[in-house]
Formats: sequence, C-alpha cells, structure tokens
Amino acid sequence: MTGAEYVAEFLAQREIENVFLLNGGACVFLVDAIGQHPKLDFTCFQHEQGAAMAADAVWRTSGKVGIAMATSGPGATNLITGIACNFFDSIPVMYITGQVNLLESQVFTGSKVRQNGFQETKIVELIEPITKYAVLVRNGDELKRELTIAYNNAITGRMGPVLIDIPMNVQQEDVGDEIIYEPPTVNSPSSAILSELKTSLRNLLKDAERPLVLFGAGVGLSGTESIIENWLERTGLPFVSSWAGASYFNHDLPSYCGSIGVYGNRGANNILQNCDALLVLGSRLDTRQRPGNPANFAPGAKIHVIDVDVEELNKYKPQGYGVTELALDKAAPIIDQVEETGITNAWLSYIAEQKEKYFNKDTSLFSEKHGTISPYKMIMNINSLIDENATVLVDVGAVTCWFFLAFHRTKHTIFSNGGFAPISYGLSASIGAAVYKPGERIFCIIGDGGFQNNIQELQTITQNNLPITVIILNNYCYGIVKQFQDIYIDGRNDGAVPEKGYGAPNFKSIAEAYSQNYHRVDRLEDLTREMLYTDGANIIDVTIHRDTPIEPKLEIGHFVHDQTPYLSDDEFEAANRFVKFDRHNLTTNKEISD
Ligand SMILES: Cc1ncc(C[n+]2csc(CCOP(=O)(O)OP(=O)(O)O)c2C)c(N)n1
Repeated sequence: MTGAEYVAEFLAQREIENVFLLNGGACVFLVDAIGQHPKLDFTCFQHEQGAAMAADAVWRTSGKVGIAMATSGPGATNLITGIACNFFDSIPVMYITGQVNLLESQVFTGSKVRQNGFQETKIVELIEPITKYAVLVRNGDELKRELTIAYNNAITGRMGPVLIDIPMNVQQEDVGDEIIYEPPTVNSPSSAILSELKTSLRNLLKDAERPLVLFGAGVGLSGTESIIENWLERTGLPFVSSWAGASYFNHDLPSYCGSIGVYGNRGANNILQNCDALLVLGSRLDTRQRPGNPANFAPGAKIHVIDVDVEELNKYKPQGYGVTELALDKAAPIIDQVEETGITNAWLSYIAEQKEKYFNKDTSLFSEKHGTISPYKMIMNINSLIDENATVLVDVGAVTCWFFLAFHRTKHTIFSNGGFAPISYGLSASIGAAVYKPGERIFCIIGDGGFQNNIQELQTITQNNLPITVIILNNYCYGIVKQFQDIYIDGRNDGAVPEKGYGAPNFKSIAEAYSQNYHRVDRLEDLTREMLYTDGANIIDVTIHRDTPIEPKLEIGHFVHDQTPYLSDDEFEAANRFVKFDRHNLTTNKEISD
C-alpha cells in the first residue's frame, strides 16, 4: 500500500463516507487513492474554504468526523477560515494537506529560506493556534502513527480540528498493508471528583429559591442532551440556553425560557438576571452571553460551571464561580441525581409572566408599522411549513439574530457557526449537511451579503444535484453592520449599503447561471411549502426592508437585560422583581462588541 492508499483505507475504516476537496499537484496521489477506494466518495468544491466549512457540518449532522483535503500552499491556506470555525465551536474535523517532496523542502535543506519547493508553505505552523493537533509527517511510519494520534485528538476531550500534512514522497512510499488504529482510552474520573460535584450541586440548588440552568452547546457535543433534557423535564427546573445550545432540546419543554444574551430573548435575560442560583452546563459564557463587566452577569446568583476545559474555568477566578473540571458525559449521571430545590411559587409565576410576554413572539414592531415583511414572522412561517425534523442552517448577520429569536425547535437539526461566525458559512455548510443526509432537503437561511461571500459553491450544489433550498433574507445591505453604524457613528454606512460601496447582483440571474430554481417573495403569505420543497436546488429571495432592525438588542453600557427598544423605568423595575439594578448608574459595563 502506498501512503496515499493507507490514508484512504484508514478513513474508510473510521466509517468516513465522503471527503471534501479541491485538487492540486501536491495532493493528486491522495485524491486518486480516495477515488479508487470502493467505500469512499469525494465532493469537489470550488474553493477550499467551502470544503472546510462543509466539513464542519458533517459532525453536526451525522456524528462523524468531517474530512477536508487540499493541496500545498494556497490550497492549504484557503482552509484556514473553516479550520477556525471548527476550533472555536469544538467541532471535530480532520484536514489532510499535500506538501512538497521532502527533498525539495526547506525542512530538508535545513536553511531558513522563505520557501524552497514551489508552493511550499508551512501550514502546520500557520494553523497551530487554531488546531488541537497539527503535524508534518516525514515518512511512512510517521504517517501511520500520526493518523491515529490526529484522529483521536479530534474526537476526545474538548473536540476540535486536526491537520496532517503529507509530503508527496510519503504519499507514494510503500508503507505495508497493516492499518494501525487504537481507539482512544478515556480515563474515568475519580470518585472524589464525582462526590465533590454532587455536594456542590446539592449546595447550589437545595436552598435556591430562584434556580436556573443554562443549557450550552457542550451538552450536545458530549452526547448528553437526552439525559439533561429528561432531567430538566422531570425536575421542572427553569432553563435558558445559548444559541449554540438551542440546537439540542425540544423548545416545547414547559420550563424552557428562551435564549439569553446581547441579542437574546428579553424575558430569558430578565430571568437570568434575577435568579439566585445558576448552573452552567456546556457553555463558555462568551461575550455574547456575558457582555461587558462579568460582575453584571446574574449578579444575585451563586454560579457553578461544569466544563471539560480547565482554561475556560480559569477565566472565572476573578468572579469566584464554583467550578468543576469534568466532561459532561461523566457529570451527567451525577446531575441526574440532584433534584431538591427551594424553588418558590413567586419565581414560577414570574417565569410564566415573562414567557407569556416574550416567548415565541415577534417582539419588533418595525414591520407592522411599515407594512413590510417581518423577518421574525418569516422565520416562524418557514418553521411551520417545513418538516418537524428538517435540517436548517443559518448564516451570519442580522439573519442569525432573527433566526435564534424566532425559530422554535422541536426535532429539527439547527445550527450556525457560533464563535468564529464568518459570513457565508451557511451556504457551504449546507453542502456538508446535504452530502451526509442523502435524500433529505436542507434549508439555509442567509443574508444577501453572506450569500455572496462563497457564492461559487452554488456550482457544487448544482453539479452534485443536492436538494438545498437557500432562503435569502434580502435587505440589500450588511444589515447588522448598518444597524451598528446607525447607532454608534451617526448612520455613516460606509461599506455597508449600496450608496457606500456595498453591492449585490440580480439573484434571479445568479440562479439561472447556476441552473437553480428562483422564487421571489414580496409578501409574508407568498411563501409556500411547495416553494420550499420544489425539486432540485432552490433560491428563495425574500424582500426585507433595509432598515429592519434586530430587536431586542443590547447597546454598549447597559445590563444584558436592558435592551433596545428600552422599557420605561417603571417597566424595567417591574421586570426586576428580585434583584435591584440601577440602569442609570452603570459605570463598568462598557465593552460590548457587535
Ligand atoms: C468573512 C467575514 N467578513 C466580515 C464579517 C463581518 N460581518 C458580520 S455580519 C456582516 C454582514 C452580513 O450581511 P448579510 O449577509 O446581508 O446579513 P444581514 O446582517 O443583512 O442579515 C458582516 C460583513 C464576517 N462576519 N465574516
């Protein structure tokens, strides 16, 4: 077996079905080996970034490790944006890059020239801060050993991307026929940690009159969503979620209060800020959820965080949170045993009131006032027209905020790229979802700006006959950027609107050029199930007024639950029945990024 054939066989034995790639001289042998392998297929992308983003969707839709392959130099560097997507959201992906022959490389000559071989680029060094593991292999033995190490790294602990860089001579080397793979060994936690956790949780909850749980993506990443969802259902403990966490449970659960944060549900934010005990599961409390001064986050609460990554826990030292460093699959059985709380009727009726006001509601009056399509209502429409278990991806921009406030998940698969959030992720990732969910229609909700950032991947959809429906919420500008400029720099919309440098083509012509169906929607009621499910690839172009805001939204210098449009002082006070907040004298909460 050559090194390249070994890679193909290794992937097939890990039950990988499809490798996402863009070919080039330094990876030709690898691509050939994938093509020749009877159990492997490949999908050709038009840009390596598309392949990497599509690979991000593989684990999210199938639980398998996504694989993306590229040639040396520009092929490898084009992967970088996708690699960062995996790293910040802890998604396992394995990248395989071709590298120049060792004999032609700077590694061999030992001199510190910038480049020796044509297209030689040190991809391993370049991506070191955004991978869990990255390595250049120098011979067949290293290839065999490192493939296992890299693969196991991707899927264990806090998961993430890995990269293996394979010179052309190693791809051609005879490496023998024996495939070496040892599944990762996982150590059991000590009984001391488990019993300490149990005590901490009991102490946190048993006397809590206003308990709350925060459901983060880590619950789903650790595969513990069922156990945690059942526990929440059984105990009736009120809970909120991060956006990434919102993908993993049924939003019909009566004790679910909505997603929190800068663009979170106003009621969920109120509940968060008024609780007296907060258990954080699988969330890193990033600055979208805990903006500005951390002291202003749930200030009346005792907070306990469980996380597999000790570095995430270290950041809570100044706030003195209770912490447990433990994988959630080990923690879940302990959590499941903790039931006793001091929850009061006053807390339950407050929650019911907040939900009644804000949960599952279009809370923006803009569209009603202007007679335009409300993106919130449009997303609710899509939600009601598609199958209950449909897969829906959402891109980055105002569109993400509208989506996570309005979409009500029951059995759907929903996701976006949370931490890195590059525009255009949604379109490319839809391809990964479609390849790994054959025969199923995939929906992608995207803005007109994001749609253009990787528009070339429409060709990948067309040439592979993928049943993808792209719904463009078309406000003909970078809406979220425009809103930021309107608020903070007197509406100087440079680089965000057509008069100031932004542009979009006629999407009907784009659909024709890529042989896709095109539908235009100018009224809410024009969208139909037939349109969404038309055979083939569909582009649905929905007209949104360009001033349509994200509401509610947090502005700089406010508590997370004091969002625009602002409540009156009396309303604000009434919404904060349990903890006192002086919204006019908030000196430290200054750092909010958009
Ligand atoms: C690759 C990349 N470049 C720039 C940005 C900054 N950015 C965030 S949202 C956005 C505009 C998105 O516009 P659009 O897709 O039309 O969505 P809208 O906000 O209008 O809903 C931009 C440029 C980004 N997130 N990613």
